[in-house]
This record gives sequence, C-alpha cells and structure tokens, in this order.
Amino acid sequence: MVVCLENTTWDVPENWEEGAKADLYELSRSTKTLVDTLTVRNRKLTLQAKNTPYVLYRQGEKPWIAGNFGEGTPLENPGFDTPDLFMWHPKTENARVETTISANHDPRLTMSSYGAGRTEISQLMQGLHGGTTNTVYLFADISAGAQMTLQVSCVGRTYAATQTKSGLPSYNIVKYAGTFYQKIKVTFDLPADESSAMLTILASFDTSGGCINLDDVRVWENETRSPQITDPGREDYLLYEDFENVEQGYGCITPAGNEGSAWDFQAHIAEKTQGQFLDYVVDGRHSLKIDQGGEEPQTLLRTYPNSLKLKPDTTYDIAFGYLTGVTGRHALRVKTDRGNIVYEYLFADTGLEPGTHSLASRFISDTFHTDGCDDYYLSIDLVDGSITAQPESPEEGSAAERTVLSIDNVSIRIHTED
Ligand SMILES: [Ca+2]
Ligand SMILES: [Ca+2]
Repeated sequence: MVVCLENTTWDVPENWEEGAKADLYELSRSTKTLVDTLTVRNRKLTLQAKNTPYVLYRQGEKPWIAGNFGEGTPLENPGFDTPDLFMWHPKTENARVETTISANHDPRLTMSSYGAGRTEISQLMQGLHGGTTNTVYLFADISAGAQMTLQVSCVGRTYAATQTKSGLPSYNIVKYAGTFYQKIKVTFDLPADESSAMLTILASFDTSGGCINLDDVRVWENETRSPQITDPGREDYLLYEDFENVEQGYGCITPAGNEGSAWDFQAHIAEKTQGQFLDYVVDGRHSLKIDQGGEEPQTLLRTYPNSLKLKPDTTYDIAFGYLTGVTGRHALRVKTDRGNIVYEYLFADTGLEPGTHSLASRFISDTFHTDGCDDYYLSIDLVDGSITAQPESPEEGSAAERTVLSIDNVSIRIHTED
C-alpha cells in the first residue's frame, strides 16, 4: 500500500521488465477500484499525487478483496469490518449509529447521542442448529448516561441482558485487558425445528447523552447444556457455573488483573479426556484450573458486577467443588474492596483419588450473610504463595503438579428456610 503525497517514483522488483504494466487500485474501507495502468520506465514506476492509499498489481492480476465478513458464522459483519450496516438494520431516535476505528485500528460499532435518545441494530442469526443451546456475546464500553441491552428472540421467548457503565477495568481477555470493555452475553435455547433467532442490540441515552463502543459479536453453540440461572425452578440463583460451556474467557469468573495483564497464562479451562494419566477436573468434563499463581497474596480471579450482584443484609447459600494438593495456599472469599470479608473458605489438600494419579474432588455447601455493603464479589485469592505441596512425592506426582487448584460447580443462591 502506498500513500501518495506528491508525484512519487518507485523502483520496481528486479523481475519486472522494461515496459511492463501495473494496475493501480485505489483503496477504500471496503474495496479496491482500478483507476489507472502504469508502465515501467527505466526500472521505475511514477504515481501521480492524490493523498490517497493505493495498491499496485502486475497488470491482469486479480486483486484480493476482503469481504463477506462473518462467512461461515450465523451473522454478517459481526466485527463491523465494513462500514456498511444494512445487514444490521439500524434504527435511531435522536442518536447516531456508525462504524468507527479504535485506537488499535480495529473497526467497531459506535452508538452515541448528545442528549436523550435511543438506537438499535438487529440481525437474524441464521444457520443455527435446532435443539441446541447457544451463547451470543460481545464486548462493549458503555459511558455514563448510556445503557445497552443484548436481546435474543426466538419463537415467542426473549432472552436479554442489560448493562450500564462498568466501574472496573476488565481483564477478561487479552484484547481488552485494562480497558472498560465488558463482556455482555445471553444464552438461549433453540427449539428442535428452528434454525434462526433474532438478535437485537439496543442503546438508550439519558438527557446527558453518552456513547457505546462495541465489537466482536460472536455466536457460540454450547457443547452440552449447563443449568441456567434463568431456568424455571432456579429463580433464587444469582450465579451458577460448571465450566462445561464457556465462551471466550472463564465464564462468570475473570482474572483480577493485579499485574495489569489478563493473567490468562495462569488459569485455564482444564479438560478430562480418555486415557489421561492424571486430570484436574472436579466434575463433568471441564473445570477451571489455577496454576501456581505467584508469590504475593493477591486476588487472582473474581466476579464482576455484571456476573454477580449481591444485596446488603441478605443470607445466601454458596456451593462449589474443588481439588488441590496443597493446604492454606488459596481461599475462596466473598468480600468488598474495602476488606469486608463475609465468607472465607481456605482450600485444603484433597488427596489422591484412590487407585489413580489424579487429585480427589471435594464439594462444599455453606451459608453466609452480607452486611451493609453493596459491592461484594466472589474471589479466588492467593493467601500464602510460600506454601507449596509437600513433601515432594513422586508416587503422588511432583509438588508442582499438586500445587494447583481446580474449582467447579460454583453457585450462589438466596437462602430459604427449608
Ligand atoms: Ca472489529
Ligand atoms: Ca465441570
């Protein structure tokens, strides 16, 4: 690509003979347009000034044009790579919807307003598989004064998630580490005879106006079906995660970003497969495994207000399963940033599963009561990084293999007296 500021002469590759022709294409956001054919003179090509990006091909070569964004997925243009938004059917009321370019040169969608207003885009997700559970998610940076709803409608049932500005930087995935982009997701069930569902993204702005930048709308078919907190009979649940069907990230729990990074190299979704010598799965096929996790006491993983919001002065039931080969290194806590800890469980060595090389699983059910705060979160903390699995025991696996923590089946629900 060449940006011409004035008449510019360029040397051509050695295998371009005198008199060879080159097609000059002008570039725009979405296409390349043939505007001239140039001739090699004295091993050089000269372009006329126009302060425009161009690309040159040998005459007759077909230019490669990126297009059909989203091909093979249920959505067209899900990353807003082309400025055309006709496939998203935009509607606006005293607001704007357009594609803009981020500081990292990534096209994204921007919804904005100078005062009270609303806007929405919608697209039919097609080619879905009937009888499956799917998750649609995106990443959005929502300003004060703005509110965003992600909504899926399918055969008379509507699934929705609404969010406002995030007060915490996110370390959910590397691309958005340290920014205020938050993941917003909706999980929905598709009836057996359906292959499509309507996705709508709505933004509304109060009288102060505001702005929402969003990108990377993704649709992901779950491998199995995890219980959802929206399921009938689970109305008391605020959180449930079995890590069996997790889109990009770690589900309801995200890295706390202490090092200013996404920290994802120290946690991952562990999988149990046939023939494994040892595995780190607590229950089912997948669990969240946390490797050694540094030296200093710190919060390694936590929930965010968009995945868990607890009320003051309320009793909750908490349950989780885990395995570890070390006692006193990690804790699960429910707390606030001001150090108000209303629940703490210190993980303890679960020992080996008899007859195997894998650590045994332990399941905990407990109750806690919140006090006057409204910013509680669930966290996995490194309590004492100097504690490792001891003694070194080859027949039980090395200390490093056992200085780990896997968690699973994490749930919080409002306590009811039986
Ligand atoms: Ca994009
Ligand atoms: Ca699991």
